[in-house]
Amino acid sequence: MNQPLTRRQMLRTACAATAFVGIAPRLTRLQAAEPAQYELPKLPYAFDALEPAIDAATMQLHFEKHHKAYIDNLNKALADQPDLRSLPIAELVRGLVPGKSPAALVNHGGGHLNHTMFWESLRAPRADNRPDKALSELIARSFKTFDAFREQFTKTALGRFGSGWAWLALDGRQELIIRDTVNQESPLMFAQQPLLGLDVWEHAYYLKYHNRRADYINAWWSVVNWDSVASRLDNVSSK
Ligand code: MN3
Repeated sequence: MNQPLTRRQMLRTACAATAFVGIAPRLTRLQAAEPAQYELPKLPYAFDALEPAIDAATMQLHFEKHHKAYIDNLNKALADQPDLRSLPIAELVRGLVPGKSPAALVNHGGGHLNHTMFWESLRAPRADNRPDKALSELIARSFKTFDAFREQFTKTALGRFGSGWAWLALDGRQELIIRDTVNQESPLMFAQQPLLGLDVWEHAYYLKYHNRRADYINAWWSVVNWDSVASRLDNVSSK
């Protein structure tokens, strides 16, 4: 149990150093680098930024209630494990095995990571929203054309029975794949790298689209932030 003490000491040292040089933002970064608790990330846009594809009321509820609940429950599940609580969320999730790891970690750790990625993967709607040339060509290499990829991904998202996600991911051979996961499982739990995820839980669309998942998916394509997908791919490739 000396981990919290160590962290407190480190923070105290950081505080002293910061007070001395008087740079407050530096302290914020030091704290963010090793959080004692998982925290709700900052949403990179306003709740209404994705209208009309995703409505503000759904965004606010999804972010402030659903995502927050995964984080609160994850922190609760890790109450006695500060060493795990200080891991970057992707590292925590990468180490989980569905069916073997504690269900609370798979559900809430996966929930936190999946939603964090989801918000980052969205932007204001664009007509004919497509990736840039390089990413389009890469996608076309695996799925023939971008439109064929879109069709297959949509089919996977529609076919996910009950709650879960549809994904574009890299498999162990660094090939692009489309797959779904149940509940809050992440491709990372299967040694695959998630690049783009679509939340098809009813809480993601029911307020506006009711039972029309197909309409939600169709609208979601207009708000995919392809730049975030490209940079995620760059990060994987450069490792
Ligand atoms: Mn959700």
